[in-house]
Amino acid sequence: MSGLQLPQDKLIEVYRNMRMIRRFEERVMDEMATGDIPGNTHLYAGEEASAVGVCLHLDEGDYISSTHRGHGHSIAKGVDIDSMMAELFGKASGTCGGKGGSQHIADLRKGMLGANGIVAAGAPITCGAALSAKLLGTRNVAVAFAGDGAMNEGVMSESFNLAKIWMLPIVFVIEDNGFGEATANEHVSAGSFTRRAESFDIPAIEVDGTDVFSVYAAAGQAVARARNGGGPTMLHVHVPRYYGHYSGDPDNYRTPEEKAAMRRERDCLINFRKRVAEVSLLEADELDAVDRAVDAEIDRAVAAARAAPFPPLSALTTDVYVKYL
Ligand SMILES: Cc1ncc(C[n+]2csc(CCOP(=O)(O)OP(=O)(O)O)c2C)c(N)n1
Repeated sequence: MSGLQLPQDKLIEVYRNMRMIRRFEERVMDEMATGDIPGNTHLYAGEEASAVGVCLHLDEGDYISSTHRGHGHSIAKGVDIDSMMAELFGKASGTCGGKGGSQHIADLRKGMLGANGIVAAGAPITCGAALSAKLLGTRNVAVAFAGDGAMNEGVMSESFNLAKIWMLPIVFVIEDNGFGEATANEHVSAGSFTRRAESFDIPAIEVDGTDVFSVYAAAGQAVARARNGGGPTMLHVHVPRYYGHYSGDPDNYRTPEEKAAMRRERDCLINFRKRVAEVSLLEADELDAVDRAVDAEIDRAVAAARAAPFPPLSALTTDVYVKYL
């Protein structure tokens, strides 16, 4: 252990993954402005420590489901950034052959069951994945990421109920960025999220999602409980959302001062650098080198995505039905 509740050999990996997500999102915002990425995207910048701190406990055989804000979860679960970037540009080399776009990135080989444009829809899908792991005795775990807005969908309660009654190997990670689109959570959510989970006898932990060490520690308990047959856990993770709800959102319901303070005071990358410097675990030079390597990888991914062909017209009617055999 490094003294920060994270194994020393994982520190660089954690920082690299968080930086990769941040730069991916910043670059997507820039590329959206060129008009070459069709549709819109919901950016995860600010929330990186949640996906990374949780997914560090997962193996390739474990599952995650994501939301409409899915790039960070995909990267943290090991989905290739070249194919993600190509997917955003609608190219044939994308994770879904360029037919899905931002809100449908999925990679079953990596256990990434899919981003999902339907709020809260990942939770019951994840219960299904967890049930299959339990019935097959694989000891795999399934993680459902969802937002605070999703907590007010009925299907979240149905999923909590099934998860507990079937003692599923599942972790619900509620990423509370304080908003559902432009509506502040305090206007729409009654009571407490942790108490809602506890009313199903599901243990719940509240976590500061700008501190990857806290997320890692809480997720460690939750994943171990699931893997060892102890059933579900819910994590209520408090995160900032740096951009508007989606890439075209003017985000004028938050003041410039509020947004500047959020970026200054609630940045998981700045926090990480401060914490490792305090205990002299990593040199700033090492982290700067990671930043440069990540920038180069993102440059390459964008160049490759731009150069790749669109799917041919003949692909228009394929992938409509699943072939099970
Ligand atoms: C079932 C359903 N209802 C409404 C919407 C429209 N919608 C898209 S994102 C969103 C807000 C979701 O908020 P939250 O779950 O907190 O996630 P965040 O965007 O904050 O990450 C809404 C209402 C939808 N896509 N699906």
